[in-house]
Amino acid sequence: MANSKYAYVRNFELPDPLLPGTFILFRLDGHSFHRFADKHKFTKPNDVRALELMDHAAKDVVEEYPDIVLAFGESDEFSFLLRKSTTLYNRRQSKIVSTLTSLFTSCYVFHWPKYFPDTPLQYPPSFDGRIVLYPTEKHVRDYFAWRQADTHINNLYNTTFWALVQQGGQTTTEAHAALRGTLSKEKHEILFSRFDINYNDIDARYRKGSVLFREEIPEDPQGGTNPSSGHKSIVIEKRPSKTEEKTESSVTNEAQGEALPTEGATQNQ
Ligand code: DGT
Ligand code: MG
Ligand code: MG
Ligand code: MG
Ligand code: MG
Repeated sequence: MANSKYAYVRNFELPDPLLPGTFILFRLDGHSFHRFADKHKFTKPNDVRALELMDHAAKDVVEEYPDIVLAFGESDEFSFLLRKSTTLYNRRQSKIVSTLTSLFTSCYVFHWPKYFPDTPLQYPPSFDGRIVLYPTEKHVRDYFAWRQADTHINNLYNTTFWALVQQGGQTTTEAHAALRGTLSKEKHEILFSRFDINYNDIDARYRKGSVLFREEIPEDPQGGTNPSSGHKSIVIEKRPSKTEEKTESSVTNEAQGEALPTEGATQNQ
């Protein structure tokens, strides 16, 4: 064979199988979206167009991969849970990460004009991707609780910060200083007493993120032809009931508790 003397290089490609019998959690995150958001004039603190575009790209990924059972999105990130027993791409890590990240990214670009009809893309966005394996359902639940607590912490901070700047006339430096070391309830109080904003009335999408899950469409009781009958569909819930309630405790712990971390919080400034 003409190529045989070169074929040995193939042996340098090492297998990268993911441990069987574990939950595969795949998360992607926009690369330098601080800059991307600025360049494309995302509204602060939240740009509903950008969030809906993320949801749309995630929905496409969920539709393409039936082994994804749940997805959660906030800001420039999305997490996807694959069933424990999945044999997708023989559980090859780099194949899964690269293919899903690539599909999400191309869907994001593909649907961009639908959400930003008056804002042409200034440059091609990219996303990083990673996989974490979790052995038990408790880990999976705590993972999603952790992401949702992050959504809440960041959104409360950003909402208060931008109220101080946009409505309170403060500079960003002043707003930073005003919020340094404040507790969650103090931010609620600033929003309510100074800006007449009841934080709990803010769109749940901003406070709690988006959840995508599959819902069984029941058989048509009339026996008529229901094209969706027997198929799974994907529902995007802005305000999911079950997952939200399960994760609520960690969110409220934070709301009652210590000073919110301002470092490490993703601030849309
Ligand atoms: P990275 O992920 O390390 O490459 O860097 P970034 O800049 O993507 O940082 P990250 O992922 O921690 O934070 C997300 C950034 O995305 C954040 O700085 C602000 C921006 N962003 C996300 N959603 C919105 C939005 O709805 N409105 C605005 N104005 N900015 C947003
Ligand atoms: Mg990012
Ligand atoms: Mg970052
Ligand atoms: Mg992020
Ligand atoms: Mg090929």
